[in-house]
Amino acid sequence: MSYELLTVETVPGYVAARPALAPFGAVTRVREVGDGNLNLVFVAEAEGGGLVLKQALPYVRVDPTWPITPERNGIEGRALRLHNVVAPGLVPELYDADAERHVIVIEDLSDHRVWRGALNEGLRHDGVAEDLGRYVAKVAFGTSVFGLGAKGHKAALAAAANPELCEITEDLVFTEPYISHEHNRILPANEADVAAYAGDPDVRAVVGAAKLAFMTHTEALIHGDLHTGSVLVRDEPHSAKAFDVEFAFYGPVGFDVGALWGNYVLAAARALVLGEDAYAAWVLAQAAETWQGFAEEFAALWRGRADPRIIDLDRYIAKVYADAVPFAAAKAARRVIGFSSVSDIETLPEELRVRAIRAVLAAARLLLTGDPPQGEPKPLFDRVGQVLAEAGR
Ligand code: SR1
Ligand code: MG
Repeated sequence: MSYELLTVETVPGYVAARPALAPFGAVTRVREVGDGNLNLVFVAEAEGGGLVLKQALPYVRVDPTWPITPERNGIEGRALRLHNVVAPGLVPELYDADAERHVIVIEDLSDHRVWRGALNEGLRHDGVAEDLGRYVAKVAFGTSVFGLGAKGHKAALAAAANPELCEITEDLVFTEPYISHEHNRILPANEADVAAYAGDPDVRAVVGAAKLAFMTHTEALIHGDLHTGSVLVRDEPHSAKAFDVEFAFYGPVGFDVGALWGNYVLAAARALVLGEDAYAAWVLAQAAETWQGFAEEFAALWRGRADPRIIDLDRYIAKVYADAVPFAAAKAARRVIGFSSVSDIETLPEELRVRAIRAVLAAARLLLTGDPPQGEPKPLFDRVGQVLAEAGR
């Protein structure tokens, strides 16, 4: 390895040697908190406040034989800096970026918690889903041709390539769940469900088109991995922050909306098989909240767009919506078939897990191939709720 990995013991010296971190003074306590797939994460308490250090591992944490470029850390730093400009308050602040050791240092948000865990516990953080829609809109506008103009957009696009992490998504979200692959882990009782879903030619055709859109629609510097585990929430005072932007790239805005929707489907499936019907309904209602936050914020920003000629707001919003529906399906389905499952499903007893997975795949199939109500998420996600309940019985 060509760079030194941080440890709890070396973090204080590392912080002391970074000029950008001088205002924080000496580090008094360090905890390692990373439990994701890709990075080391430390929380450091310093005299001047808290810090979070995120260092890229050059391989996947659970599979060290799978190399991944540590350069993603610099890509994340640059994306986070830009997201702070266009969506301040909705992402962690960036304090430092070290291209040699592949470390970024960001705001300590230890008074927040990861939204997925809160959803698993049946907690309602009202307003978070709408905040995330506003975050997606601010990024969609501020980093796109609408906010930057044609030349600014092309320059920003050229500076933000993230091919290796895009390839992970192309493989893990859009390909591996639809083929026989060693990454797929399927319970025997779900084999028929997966075969019916992944073998359906209509499902495969729509997922294939979604993959192509993911690979070619260079609209904005999207988050790229906006699942509920990439969101921090706090009740009092209310706060929601999207974090972990290492998958950021110039892609379709509907991918971020769809990622949130797909993860609401997973959380709702969990709630339904646990018999928490009212909570499942609340979770699915967050899809409309996110959409409203997105559409209202984007429309408000639209008035200040760089080139006011020709392009129609309603058509663009409709395109984002139409993209988001199949992306939601693909993002939900990958979590119950392929690599990188989620605690919403994994922490259920096996009998309930089987039912939740069956329900998620039925909902994904509806989103991909059904004739769901168009244009507004409420009737669509009401229908998703019915399908989840029927299939998960
Ligand atoms: C090898 S990385 C696996 C997954 O973790 C991230 O959260 C992304 O969703 C990625 O697909
Ligand atoms: Mg992540």
